Amino acid sequence: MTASKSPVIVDLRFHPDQVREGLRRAFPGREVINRADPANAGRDLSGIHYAVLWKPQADLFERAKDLKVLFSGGAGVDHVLTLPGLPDIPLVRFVDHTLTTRMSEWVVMQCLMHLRQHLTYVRQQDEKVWTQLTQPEAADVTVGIMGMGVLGSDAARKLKVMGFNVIGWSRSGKASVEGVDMYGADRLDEFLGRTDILVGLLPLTAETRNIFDADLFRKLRRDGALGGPVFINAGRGGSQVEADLVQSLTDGTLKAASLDVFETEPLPADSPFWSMENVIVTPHVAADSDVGALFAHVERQIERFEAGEPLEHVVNRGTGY
Ligand code: NDP
Ligand code: OXD
Repeated sequence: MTASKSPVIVDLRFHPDQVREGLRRAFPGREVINRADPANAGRDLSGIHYAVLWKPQADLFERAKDLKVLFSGGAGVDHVLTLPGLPDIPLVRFVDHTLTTRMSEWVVMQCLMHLRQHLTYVRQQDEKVWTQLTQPEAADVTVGIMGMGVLGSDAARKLKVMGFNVIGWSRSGKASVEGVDMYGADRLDEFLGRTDILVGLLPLTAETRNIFDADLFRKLRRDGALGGPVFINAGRGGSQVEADLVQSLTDGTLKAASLDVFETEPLPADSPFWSMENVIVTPHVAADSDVGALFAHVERQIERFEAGEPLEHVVNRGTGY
């Protein structure tokens, strides 16, 4: 460690083996304090300027009093913004093509599974039934994406390549994806009325908490080619009202759903979602952070910061994303 290079605190409560492995190559010339390592339990954290965190140990901010920049281990920052004692310093979120690509793969896969009636064919296979269903085309289906930021915009582009009609909704109503009609916050009902497959890629904020409720599901297009609207959520579980979702999936307001995120994670064993025939559950894996890519992104941002250049992907504390 040289005097001019502040160490980095790594306080990531995920993939401990990948973190250890990633740290063998990361942050050359800089000391790293991995808080998952018991040898670092009593370490003095004063004088350290940087921390990379995801659900960190409760005493991080009490002990690391000289932090200058925080780096979220994921793209979402709701878990950081609610931490007790969070210092008023820049918070950088994780933006990287590895994460973006993974999310688009998951979204496109889910849209295709619903388009191609995969849940029905899996059930037919279980029952050894050979029945060929009428097959709509992607061009007959409109996917509406709520949250047209880094992830929503990339998913929109890739869904277009697959032939879907794609529309987007965001706070500003601005995004630059060719061929995608955009709707601002005040045009939600119009957007929902065109949507056959609703994709949630919103951050969790005070405004987006509980936004996906029965009232919203009732406004989705009902006479589309899929025979009923489908809901796909990979944003945050806090945006969906799960009692309404179960009811809507039971009474036919929604035909089906794909859920990667939940109000409570891990999803409790008694959640009805586990056994609903029209629901696909994945365990918050739509776009896992690649640990090597995360550390490379943090290194780049620290270099910029130390060179006096502006940090990228800084969270706006006012809007919460
Ligand atoms: P961005 O910040 O790039 O985009 C957020 C989008 O949401 C923007 O289009 C923004 O609108 C819109 N938005 C925010 N608040 C509102 C609101 N109140 N009303 C309408 N639109 C709103 O985020 P990312 O695309 O990078 O990530 C989105 C979320 O995906 C993350 O916050 C995280 O929760 C989730 N995520 C989930 C993962 C998983 O594995 N399941 C992995 C990674 C992320 P505008 O464009 O006008 O600012
Ligand atoms: C993220 C996530 O925010 O994994 O990156 O959910």
